Amino acid sequence: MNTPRLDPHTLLAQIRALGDIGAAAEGGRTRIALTDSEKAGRDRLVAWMRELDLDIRVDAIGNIFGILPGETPWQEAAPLMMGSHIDTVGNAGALDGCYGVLAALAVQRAYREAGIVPRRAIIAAAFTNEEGVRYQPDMMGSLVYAGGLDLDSALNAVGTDGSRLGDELVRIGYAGEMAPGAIVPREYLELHIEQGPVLEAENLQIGVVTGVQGISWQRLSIRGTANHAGTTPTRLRHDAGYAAAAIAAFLRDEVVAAHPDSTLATVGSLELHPNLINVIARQADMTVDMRDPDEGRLQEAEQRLQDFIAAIAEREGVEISSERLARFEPVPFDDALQDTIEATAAELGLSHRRMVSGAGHDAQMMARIAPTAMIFVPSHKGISHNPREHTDDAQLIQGAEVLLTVVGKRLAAE
Ligand code: HGY
Ligand code: MN
Ligand code: MN
Repeated sequence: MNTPRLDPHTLLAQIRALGDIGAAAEGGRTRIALTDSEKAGRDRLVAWMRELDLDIRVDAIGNIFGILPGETPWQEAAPLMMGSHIDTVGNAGALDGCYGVLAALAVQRAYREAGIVPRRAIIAAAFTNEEGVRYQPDMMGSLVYAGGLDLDSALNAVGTDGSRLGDELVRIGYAGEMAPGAIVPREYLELHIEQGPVLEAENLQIGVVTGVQGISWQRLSIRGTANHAGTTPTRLRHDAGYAAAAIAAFLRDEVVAAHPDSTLATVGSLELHPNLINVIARQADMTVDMRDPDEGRLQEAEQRLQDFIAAIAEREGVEISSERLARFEPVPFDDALQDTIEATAAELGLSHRRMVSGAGHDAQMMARIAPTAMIFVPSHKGISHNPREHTDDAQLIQGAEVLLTVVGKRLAAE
């Protein structure tokens, strides 16, 4: 009897080819959601889906689905869905998201090339705007798909560049017809690089992901008073730059220090105005990304930050406003799917462990509408969101083999 077999060469070649789209001469690639370079990535993915003769659907938030039909149509038997994203942060690696989407195509290709029609349809998905760096929140396409954000709010999202998401979706030609959420899978599986140091540090090959930690994103606007750096006594200053720096230091020295093994805080974006060497900053715009696997600790971190903001605003005589950009509680993944992934890794002779995901993923949104789980492969030195993101080819193939085997087990099960 024919058996679906992975074609590792095509998978690796497609990862490289997609990684060349939006590539910069000095290394890395940038395919920020709904930009021309991301459109080019989308077009390439759709072309690869056509080569597999998949039924291609695009929904109203631009999520792309490639459907490999099953013996029973997906309208009658809930399909199996795998996926991730192909948008990137700025100057990104080639694997984040793309690996999971292209591995999903590799699974479908294995069935096609074996001439096997699966009992149920197998769907590969690429969700819109997972990174959330231009339009917030992140995981936006899967959040809309799972019913966590209404479509109009998403389409009306204004980007950091002032653009409207819905206009950009039309401009790049990916404002689709399908209603988000129209296809509810029986299960959703996402293969992804770990993006952290754990698997490599413990010399393990596979991560069985138990869930995703909580995420809190906010943008702070600090309004002070511009003044002369040389003539203004400190006691008379209303220095937005100092207030921003004090907040960043408080996050690390107080909030993270209270739970150093779990709470994370990042000031990834900070803009001062007028941003001149001899002018006290009148304005500071900054973002705060806080994470913790425990919802109670994440709320504690948010409260401590809010209290400090009030105190520093009073002390420095500045006004500080906060805008919530994203807030997701920790999400647990499906136990039975985790067991299947774990058993599969063991059968394939791959060392493995259960672990929480530090990064956000589309899977945390799909878990709202279907049993969901993730498979991790190691990231070299734990580096990601960086052109130096790397996973060995052998490790990428091992992860795809686990995915293919788990899919086979799920399709064989009633
Ligand atoms: O922010 C995250 O964790 C994901 O990369 N969007
Ligand atoms: Mn990702
Ligand atoms: Mn990412």
